[in-house]
Amino acid sequence: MSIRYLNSNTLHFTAMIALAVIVFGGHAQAAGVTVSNGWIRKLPANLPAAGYFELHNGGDKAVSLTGANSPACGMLMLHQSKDIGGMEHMSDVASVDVAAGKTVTFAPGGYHLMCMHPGPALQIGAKVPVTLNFRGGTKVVADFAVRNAGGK
Ligand SMILES: [Cu+2]
Repeated sequence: MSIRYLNSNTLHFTAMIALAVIVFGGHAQAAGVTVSNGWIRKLPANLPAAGYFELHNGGDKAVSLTGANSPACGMLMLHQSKDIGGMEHMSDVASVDVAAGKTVTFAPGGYHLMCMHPGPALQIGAKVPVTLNFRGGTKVVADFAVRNAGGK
């Protein structure tokens, strides 16, 4: 489990990474990894907000997503929802592997990002940058659209 607290160093670091990676229209790419259709479901009362996206590995080696962070979320974690006896439970995930040429979909009922402490930037209709961290040090920054509880 990896926990990152937002501080001024993290913000500065995130800003530098954002400059270093090309981000276009919510579709970001680095080292053969493509992030698309990223969005975050904002709930009322600043409840933890789940983030969804598709992660495609266009490279010829497996990659492993080990964490994420965003200036819009005090803490952003990797979670997985599972149906246990008809109840949805979520648990922390240390990493998510994507084989070469494969796509892993982060979607309701399965893998998702969890924005534990939504910050003021998480406004419906806004786009917020999310940095995905991969084993080996690769980082990919993608814009995630903030949508309402109905996914609109
Ligand atoms: Cu969760």
